[in-house]
Amino acid sequence: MIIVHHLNDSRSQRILWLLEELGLEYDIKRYKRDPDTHLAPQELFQIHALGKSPVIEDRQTIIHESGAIIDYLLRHYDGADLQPPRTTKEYDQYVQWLHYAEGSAMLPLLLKIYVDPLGNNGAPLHPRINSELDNHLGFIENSLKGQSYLVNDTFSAADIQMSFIGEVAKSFQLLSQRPNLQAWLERLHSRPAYQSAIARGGVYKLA
Ligand SMILES: N[C@@H](CCC(=O)N[C@@H](CS)C(=O)NCC(=O)O)C(=O)O
Repeated sequence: MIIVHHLNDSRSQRILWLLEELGLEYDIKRYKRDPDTHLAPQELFQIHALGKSPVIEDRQTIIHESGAIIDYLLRHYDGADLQPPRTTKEYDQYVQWLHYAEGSAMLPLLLKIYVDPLGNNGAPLHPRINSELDNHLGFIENSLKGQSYLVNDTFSAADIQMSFIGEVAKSFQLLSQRPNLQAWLERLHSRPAYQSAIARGGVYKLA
């Protein structure tokens, strides 16, 4: 049985969602963020040295890092419907989105998460953070122009991986001038598997 080490209000929500899309059985081991620091509890370090979520356990293997977990689940559990065929140019685009989410798009959002609480002390960093947010969110917004999903106008695991970017951006009210991103996120959130994952995962402030 697949076990998901799930931290509340975190990237592991998208792994629950993927498992629901795949119709797989899984168990959830829950971890609660510290209410003051928002950090994961120490128990998560016993599962993996980084102490981060998501982590999954399956067939005596521990896998961390959302993109790698998505790739693992699709390779091992008939994920053909959630990714383009491997030799197509659509697959190349799919892989780019899968890596882009954590490799590039999250960075300005994370900087905002850490620098905003500094108030005026963080002011020297604000122009660069804001211009990079415009750069990345503008890129995603333009990519969604005239299409419902990121790759070939077809729902894929790339949308699942990228959803967290949209959700964090929304939590900072960064989507009001970005109608394509907003509509895409609403489309994703209306999927039955997304709703089932919310029901299983518990309260998710970013939904
Ligand atoms: N790039 C990693 C990021 C993992 C990560 O930073 N997860 C956050 C939750 S969204 C976490 O565990 N934070 C708790 C902490 O740092 O203590 C992934 O996509 O899996």
